[in-house]
Parts: sequence; C-alpha cells; structure tokens
Amino acid sequence: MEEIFKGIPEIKYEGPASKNPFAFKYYDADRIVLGKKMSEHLPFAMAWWHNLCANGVDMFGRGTADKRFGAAAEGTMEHAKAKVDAGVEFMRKLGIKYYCFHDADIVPEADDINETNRRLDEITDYILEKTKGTGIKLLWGTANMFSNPRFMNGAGSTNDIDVYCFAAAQVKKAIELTVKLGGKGYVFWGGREGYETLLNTKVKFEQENIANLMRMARDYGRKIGFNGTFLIEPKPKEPMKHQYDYDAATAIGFLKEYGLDKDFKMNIEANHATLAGHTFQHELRISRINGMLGSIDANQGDIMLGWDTDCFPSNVYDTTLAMYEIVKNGGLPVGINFDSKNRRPSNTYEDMFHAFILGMDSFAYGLLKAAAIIEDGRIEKNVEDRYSSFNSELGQKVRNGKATLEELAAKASEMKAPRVPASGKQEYLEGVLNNIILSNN
Ligand code: XUL
Ligand code: CO
Repeated sequence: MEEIFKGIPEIKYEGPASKNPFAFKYYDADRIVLGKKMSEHLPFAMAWWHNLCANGVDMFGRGTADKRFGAAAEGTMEHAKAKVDAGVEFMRKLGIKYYCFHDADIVPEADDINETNRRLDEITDYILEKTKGTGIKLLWGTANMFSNPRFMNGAGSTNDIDVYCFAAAQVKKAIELTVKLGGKGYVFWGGREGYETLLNTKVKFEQENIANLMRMARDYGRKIGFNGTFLIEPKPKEPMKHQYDYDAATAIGFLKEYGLDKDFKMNIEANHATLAGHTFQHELRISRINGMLGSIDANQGDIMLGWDTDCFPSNVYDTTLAMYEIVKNGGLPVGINFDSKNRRPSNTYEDMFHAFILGMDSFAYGLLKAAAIIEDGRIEKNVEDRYSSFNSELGQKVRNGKATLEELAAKASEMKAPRVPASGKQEYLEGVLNNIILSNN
C-alpha cells in the first residue's frame, strides 16, 4: 500500500520543550492522570467530512486543498476508497482510535437509494478490511439529512411524507452500518430540523414527527443489537433560522417530553454552544447534571465571527473547563470527535496534521489542568463553602423537600432581617484558575 502522507512521521510525544512541528507537546497517550491513561480519558475521533472530504470550498470560492488522495477524480468509488486509505494512514500516524461519518461522506450518493446502499455496503466492507488489526473503530455514525435538496424543508420535520420515508430509510441504513462497524453512538444533528418562518410552519406537528423518527430509530437499533448511545447534537441556528434542538436544556426537555430520555444523551459541540449564547462548559454542565453527557464535538468558534467556523480547539481555558466537566462526569460514554476543519488557506497535508496535533494537545493540556483543579481543591472547596448554610437542620429540610412556606416565613420573622450575603469571590477564583492553568504541569 503506497504511503499517502509522505514524509510525515508517526506523531510521538516529545514534551513542552520540543520544537518539532510533528510531535505532541502535551498529549502523552500512556501518561496516567487521575488513575487512567490519557488515551482513555481522551477517546479522540477524526471527522470524515472535515478531514477527508472538505477541500476548503466556501460560498465565495472553490476548494483550495486537494483531497483526491491519489484517485483520478472526486465523487467516484475509487475516490471513496482512497479516502479510506488516507483516513486509516492519518489515524494510525496520530494514534487516533476512532472516526465518525455521515453516510454521504463515505460514498457518492447515487440517483437510486438501492444503489447508494449497495455502495455503502461495499465501502464499509473496505473500511473493515483496512482497519483490521489496527484497533481503529467507528465512534459514532449518522445520516446526512441536510445536504440533498429533498431535505430543504427538513427530514424528520418535513411537510412531505415521501421525504420522511427517505429520512427513515437513511437512518435505518446508517444504524445498520454503525452496528457493522462497532460504533458506540448514533447521532442526530437536526441539520434542517427547524423553520425559516412560522407563517408556513406547524411547530408541534414537526416536533412530534421528529420524535417519532427517533423512536423508530431507537426501536430498530435495539432490535438489531445496537447497545450504544443515541445522541442529539444541539445547535440553535444555521442552516435553519431556528433549529428545534436549540441547546442542551431544550433538547433534554424534548427527550423527556417524548419518553426518549433513557436511550438518548447529548453530543455537545463547542461552537454550537457559543452560537446559542452559552459557554461550552455551560452546555456540558447542563448535560452532566441531567445524566445526559454522552459525547462531544471538539472545536471552537472565532470570537470575531458569528457563525459555525469549526476551528480546531486552541483555547486551553475552554478545554480545561470542558475536561473538568468530563472528568466530573466519570468520562464520556462515547468520545471526543474533532468536528473541526483547517482554515481555507491551510491547504496542505502538513496542515491536516498540525491541526490535529493542536487539538489533541489542547485537550491533553485541558485534562492535566482539570486534574490540577481537582487536586488543588481551592475552587471546589469554595463552592462547597458557598452553600454551607444549607447544612443546617432547616437547610436540610429544604433540600429534602420537607420544608413549608409557613415555617420558613416564621424563621424569617424571627431573624427580622437576613445577614449580609457572603462574597461570591469571582475575581479570586479567576485568579486561582489562572494560577493553575499557567503553572507547570
Ligand atoms: C454541523 C455539525 C454536524 C454534526 C453531524 O454543525 O456539527 O457535522 O456534527 O451531523
Ligand atoms: Co458537530
């Protein structure tokens, strides 16, 4: 098998002092952190669509990167196989054990869905053959129900029953492929599940149809032996003006409303969180405290731009606070997918590797610092102290839901006026966080 990424070595850990552009500075797969290997804390995945398909095309211009990987032309089965070859070599060189894909990323779609499905069978056989003995597996699968024009009015939320059948058929096939490739999760990102205008939209009707599609997916998945986690990936807008899975709180409410909360969890994407006006940590926290933190799409937005830029994560404050939530969650049942892409002018094979080295090092650094926050204890102790007044007998009664308004009002009347509340100490805590993040590992 001919090497595709010629001249690029296997990426190894060399430590923070290394100046080697093809070495990890922080990601040290076997290093033990909080009793587990870094590689177990950080089940990294490569997103097929950004890494092997996206060539830098945007609404102002053509692609800038050549992603044919030696195939004569894009959009052929020869190209689909070249992408598998490239993907496996890429993951092997970086020590990445997982990948994620949409059905449409791995084969060119045919005019007839039966032919598309045949191609999907052929390529997944090829993926199995190429990953054999490498330990590389599918993290999660999904169906692309937003690119094809038939989904312009939505998939589960479409107004057209014929389109709804195609959505169901794609979900069915994508779950079968997820099982075939040993995937741990199956994702629903509501690509066009939303509306452009309420003037033509039945919101409840559309939400019920989405829930029914998810229920059918759950039932079929469980029937064919999918024991993994179904995931909703919240996003507030883009491509639709308003998307139904606005944020974690909205998506969790939806799952509870339709009785899907036992089988589904959240796949939280950093850039989607910021689009919703939240921090990444907020979305992770809301998911975690509801027992619904399943997986993450690792990336970051650009603060100067208001859209889903899918930049590779470089902000170690954000990765630290994200890893804090993940560690507190006892890890992720699914994993960490780099739903991130190179900037358009970063158009070489070297850039693809630099992007992943950046992302993996940023999360490794975040993990080390999350562990340091926990071991240091100042921040967590402050949180405990802040609520310590609830340790009183009356406080415990409130916590247990046993108190009444009458007795609390009687207590207030006895006190006459409350004491001055204690400081929230935000600036002190931000200083502690800086101190931890900026200290040596
Ligand atoms: C789009 C997005 C998707 C999902 C999978 O913003 O994040 O790529 O991750 O459909
Ligand atoms: Co995503």
